[in-house]
Amino acid sequence: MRILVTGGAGFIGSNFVHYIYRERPDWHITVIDKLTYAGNEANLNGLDSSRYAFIKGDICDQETIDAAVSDCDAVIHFAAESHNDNSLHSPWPFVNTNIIGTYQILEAVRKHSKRLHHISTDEVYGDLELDDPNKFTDQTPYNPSSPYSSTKAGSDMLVRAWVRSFCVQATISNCSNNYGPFQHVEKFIPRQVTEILEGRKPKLYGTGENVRDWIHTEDHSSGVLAILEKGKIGETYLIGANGEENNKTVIEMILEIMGKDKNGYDHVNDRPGHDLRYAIDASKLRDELAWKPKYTDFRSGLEATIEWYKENEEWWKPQKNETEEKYKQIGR
Ligand code: NAD
Ligand code: TDX
Repeated sequence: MRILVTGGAGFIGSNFVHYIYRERPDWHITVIDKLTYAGNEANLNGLDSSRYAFIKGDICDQETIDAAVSDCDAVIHFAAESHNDNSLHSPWPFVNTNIIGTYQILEAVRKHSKRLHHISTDEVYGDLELDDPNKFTDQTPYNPSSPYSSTKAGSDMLVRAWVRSFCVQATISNCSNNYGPFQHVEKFIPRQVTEILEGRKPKLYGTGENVRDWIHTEDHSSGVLAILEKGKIGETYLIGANGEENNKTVIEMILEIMGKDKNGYDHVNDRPGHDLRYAIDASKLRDELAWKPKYTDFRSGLEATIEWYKENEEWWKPQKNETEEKYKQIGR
């Protein structure tokens, strides 16, 4: 099996590559990544060139994508602009990469008759009330809020249309908020941990009552592998591990684990259009494909992640100042 992983130098993509490298020793992995500010080739250090190759390239570039796709058996499509705050200030890269890039991949897998798995997010479903007993399922209507989530919704719609109109052999997964090693410091958990390591206070948007459904990125990887190997073409699977926590609780937990006063954080301006709550019902993936998450205790997964950032300062330091400069400009 030869797989092409788009966006494999980013957070979830690189964790997926390491996971597959361990779990499927007879597979060959090619990563294609543009190495935007969010991509880092060093995330893929330690892989042997007999089983792994790297292409620096843009998924929006038709010729590059066509050649890379023609050379593999299956594409796992992670590449995206992924940060909501950036999408509110600079939406064009999101429209370009998330929609045009997905279009180019669909055209290439159609031309070369290759299997595609498209990685998406629970944010396409909009948000839930705090007391809503119903979680997101693959039947929940799309209702995205931000330029980021609307371009992901658009990319999902393209995949569905290419399956129906052109019989492209594709599946889709919509996962909840990931945490773990190699996550860019712009994102919630790494930002707070590295603020504390830098001697500053964590930053909570608004009241902090917003709920995210946390999943360790390795459990996302195992869900994607299950879908790739056992999923039904044309189906959408939601991936989540029952990890709902509100942001205030997570910040307090981080402070406590790092030996600080749990009230030692700053309130900053809220994100415009801030989604209130995400929650995933992953029973289809659990029941039909026998998937189950390994990291069921959020606190211990968080402790291990904090430890990773403590031990890998040389990895996150180069991103830190520029990221905080961006936040300063938008008042968050
Ligand atoms: P990330 O921002 O850490 O990584 C994205 C990667 O894509 C980077 O390596 C970047 O260089 C690459 N990339 C961006 N534009 C590209 C282009 N035009 N051509 C080639 N490569 C390009 O993102 P992430 O958090 O790892 O997210 C990966 C995927 O998972 C995305 O599709 C995202 O929507 C989805 N997702 C993320 C989460 C989450 O919690 N982070 C949850 C559910 C789904
Ligand atoms: O400093 C912060 N303070 C804060 O309170 C930051 C960066 C975020 N937040 C809040 C906003 C959200 O409610 O924390 C929550 C999580 O924020 P992000 O890490 O930016 O994630 P979110 O907007 O929920 O989107 C994430 O999950 C779904 C990923 O970034 C997306 O790529 C994925 O699709």
